[in-house]
Amino acid sequence: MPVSRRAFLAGAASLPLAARAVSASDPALTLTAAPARLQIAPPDYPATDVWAYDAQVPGRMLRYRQGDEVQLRLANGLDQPTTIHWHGLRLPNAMDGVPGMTQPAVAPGDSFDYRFTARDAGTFWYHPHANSTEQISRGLAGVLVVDDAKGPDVDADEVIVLDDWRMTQEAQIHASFDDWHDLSHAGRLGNYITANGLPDLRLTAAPGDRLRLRLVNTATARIFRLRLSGLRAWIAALDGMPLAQPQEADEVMIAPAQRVDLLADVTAKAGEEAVIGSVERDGTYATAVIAVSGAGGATRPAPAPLAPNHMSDLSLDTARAVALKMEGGAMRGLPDGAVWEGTRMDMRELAEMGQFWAFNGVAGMTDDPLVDAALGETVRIPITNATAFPHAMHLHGTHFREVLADGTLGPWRDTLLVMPDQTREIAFAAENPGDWMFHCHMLSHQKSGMMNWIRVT
Ligand SMILES: [Cu+2]
Repeated sequence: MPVSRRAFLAGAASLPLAARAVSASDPALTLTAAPARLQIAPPDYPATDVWAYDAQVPGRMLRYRQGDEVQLRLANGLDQPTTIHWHGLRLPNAMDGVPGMTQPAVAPGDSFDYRFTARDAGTFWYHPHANSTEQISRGLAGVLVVDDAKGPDVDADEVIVLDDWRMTQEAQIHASFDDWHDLSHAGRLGNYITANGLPDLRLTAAPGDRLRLRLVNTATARIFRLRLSGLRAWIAALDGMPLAQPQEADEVMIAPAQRVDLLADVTAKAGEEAVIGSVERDGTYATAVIAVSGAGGATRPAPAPLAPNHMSDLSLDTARAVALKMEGGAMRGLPDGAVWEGTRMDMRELAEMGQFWAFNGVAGMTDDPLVDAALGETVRIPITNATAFPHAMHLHGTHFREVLADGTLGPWRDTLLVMPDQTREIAFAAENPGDWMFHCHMLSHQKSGMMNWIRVT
């Protein structure tokens, strides 16, 4: 496989070894969201002014054991309100971090205490849910891993956070957060890709090692297509939830906000490299390189499934179905008479309000939820993408399963990529009371119309 080292604007330079993520089970930790200046670009470029959790990009790595009580104080050192959403965690509604819905936004200088039980083991992440396009694009995102008591037998467990930055020639974050082209097309795509905040993440392994690779996409718009070389890999979990049977894969698609846990055996020999490459229009670029050295281990049998989290059965036969139709964006446009904040508008008026997309004919939030579900009910939502762009739909508060064409159920997920002209149906058990966001995680799309909510009472 031809793999090029990523060049940043001009030539790339060699980089130091990646810093090991700090593990923290501190019972009462403060996470401070504040400006910081970090070397994100290669060393021959200036440091970048970012917004970061505890002056780290990605933010401080949080690691708990399943069943742990998580207690975290968010301190806001930004000059604008923020919150933390704990993406993919099943937690009480008041801890979900959606300003104006589950909590007031945290004002500059203020703090908010989050407390919940780490119920599910898996790979999760955290990020602001206020002014999200700007705050996440500037660097506010971190990973939260919950370990189960008996993890898989692996030689290493690595978190690989993929991100996509829109940088200026001076390696500063481009202040284009409301660009109409981004809002109405594929979102705010960047020009510089990092893994764990580095242009060229370097790891080491021995031949035959079995690695758990926790891939996390924190980009606000980019869908990564990853090609693996020097590895025999199985997808073991999606969005934190183990698959019933690991699936062998040499390519992995990961949409914004999604996670993919791989169990990967190093097949590269000593002196060679295993590579996680990002497939792009003009070639495949290395995002993470694993230098292989030392004595080889024996070939192993395919991995066993990870220990499942406890999920409720879905009662599809008695489920209520509520359809969601996505419309709008460039090339297709919004239907006539789309509504924004209770008022019918034409497309030009909506565009002037920065609204380019609609769910069921409404741009932005509605007074009434898309679904008002009774506790214990199973809900089905067929999602039809009538736009010309892919959308990564994220449901807060619970995972869902896709209802496949043959009536069987797909894996548990919290974010589903729906391609243009596809209809894909999800089903979930309404078992977590509260008001929960259901929105596109291409954050430019969320901001310009693609959000709704679900009530469980
Ligand atoms: Cu979208």
